[in-house]
Amino acid sequence: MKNWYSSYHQVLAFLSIFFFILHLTQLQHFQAAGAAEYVRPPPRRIISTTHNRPKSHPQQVHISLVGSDHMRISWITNDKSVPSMVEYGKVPGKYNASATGEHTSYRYFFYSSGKIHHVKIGPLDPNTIYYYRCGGVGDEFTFKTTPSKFPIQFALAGDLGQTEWTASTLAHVNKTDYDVLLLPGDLSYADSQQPLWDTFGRFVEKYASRRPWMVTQGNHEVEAFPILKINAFKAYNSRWIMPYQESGSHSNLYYSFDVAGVHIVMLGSYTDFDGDSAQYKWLQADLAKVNRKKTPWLVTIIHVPWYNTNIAHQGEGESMRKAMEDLLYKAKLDIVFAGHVHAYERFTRVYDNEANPCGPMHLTVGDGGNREGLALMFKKPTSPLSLFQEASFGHGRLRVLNRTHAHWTWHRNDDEHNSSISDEVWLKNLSVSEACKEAAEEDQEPSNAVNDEL
Ligand SMILES: *[C@@H]1O[C@H](CO)[C@@H](O)[C@H](O)[C@@H]1NC(C)=O
Ligand SMILES: *[C@@H]1O[C@H](CO)[C@@H](O)[C@H](O)[C@H]1NC(C)=O
Ligand SMILES: *[C@@H]1O[C@H](CO)[C@@H](O)[C@H](O)[C@H]1NC(C)=O
Ligand SMILES: *[C@@H]1O[C@H](CO)[C@@H](O)[C@H](O)[C@H]1NC(C)=O
Ligand SMILES: *[C@@H]1O[C@H](CO)[C@@H](O)[C@H](O)[C@H]1NC(C)=O
Ligand SMILES: [Fe+2]
Repeated sequence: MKNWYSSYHQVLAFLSIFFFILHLTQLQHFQAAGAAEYVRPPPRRIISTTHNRPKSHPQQVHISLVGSDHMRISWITNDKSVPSMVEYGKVPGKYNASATGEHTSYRYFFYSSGKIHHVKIGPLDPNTIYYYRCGGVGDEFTFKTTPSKFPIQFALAGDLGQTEWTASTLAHVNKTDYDVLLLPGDLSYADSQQPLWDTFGRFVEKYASRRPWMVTQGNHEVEAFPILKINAFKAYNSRWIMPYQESGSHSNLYYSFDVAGVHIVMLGSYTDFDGDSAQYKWLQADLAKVNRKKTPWLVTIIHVPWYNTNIAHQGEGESMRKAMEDLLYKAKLDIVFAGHVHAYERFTRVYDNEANPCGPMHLTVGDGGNREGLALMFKKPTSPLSLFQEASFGHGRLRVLNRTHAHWTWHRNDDEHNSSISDEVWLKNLSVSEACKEAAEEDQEPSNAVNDEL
């Protein structure tokens, strides 16, 4: 038994090194463009979060929104006999409700996951603190449900990873209250080394078990074995189930949800998006259902930015922009958030590569703190479309105050203790703008339209 175990671990170690080298060969090494004008902080070490609880106890607990008044509780146990059951209530230690859900597990070459539980609980009251326990054993967790009306506050951080910088980002996010975390892709940076998905799940648990984390996938989630293309999104789709079925999507890689007057569309940069793709058809149907009276704000989240003046990842989002920008512009989209580029950038309202007061504002927040470091170089001269660029780690906050006003701030990580606001802007609901009422339909030149940026 001992011998078997040690050779098993040797094989694992070998595979880890193999996958790591494989990953290095696939990386687009924008760090090479490192003749920086500013002294930016280098990447910091990976934190490896271990499991110190008994085998039957929950680990990697995270929660996500399902419909208007349910929450999905996801967690993993090494002990396969633990039931997929969650007890919950409004009083600590007193659970007067419970729900049973489903479970899954997966294999990735020689790796075998624990039992992955997904349990939908509810109906829940809005803006309310709940206490819960997973599988009938172990620690009590707590979360707050989202408000049903404005105001609502979103935290945004992309390209997270699990380094000391990620810890700093998440600590800053947690310092001020917020309702939902939106993650525009690139979660664990496991890059096929499956145990890193487990360490990531433990790393984020103290935050992701308290507030819903709504995520979309990035290139680091693909994990397809080259050439054979097998195993794509296996870990991501098993561990991070999002409410795709509830939004009429057939794929966990794109979905939408409503929260307190905001309709959020999560798109997949790494699945088909052309005019005849399932994703495009789903998006078309989803946008047709949006009721701007109920959800005056329309926000889209993608991984690869469609507008980007960083040297890193130039042009990578172009084919998706060409395929989908028109559809979203016509739907009067307010904001597009993206990740992928490890820096912060804010654009003016734009459509088809031109400033357009009736187009969405584009923001890149791929600066959560992963091990690859920052994308330091922006193109010179600066494009007039790009109003702010900064290559630092940090996070963003979108406070939607009411039907007409939202406030965006971007927070740079000064260090593990402090962060400071480096950029901010007010936004007004697009559909309030008289000048844009007809613009989308007739594609006319929007003359003297309101300038939403103060
Ligand atoms: C955004 O714009 C107009 C103004 O009300 C509404 O008709 C839309 O539903 C939406 N929200 C607003 C303005 O409240
Ligand atoms: C549980 O108790 C809360 C009050 O603490 C109450 O609002 C809720 O309806 C109860 N739920 C059930 C299922 O009894
Ligand atoms: C996050 O913030 C809450 C509320 O202030 C606090 O109770 C909790 O301990 C914080 N979590 C961490 C890991 O710092
Ligand atoms: C919406 O919020 C903004 C900013 O706080 C405020 O100026 C405006 O009056 C509010 N509008 C309504 C209808 O409450
Ligand atoms: C962080 O901010 C606090 C309060 O603003 C300040 O007292 C402290 O010196 C700062 N810490 C660092 C390391 O800059
Ligand atoms: Fe990425």
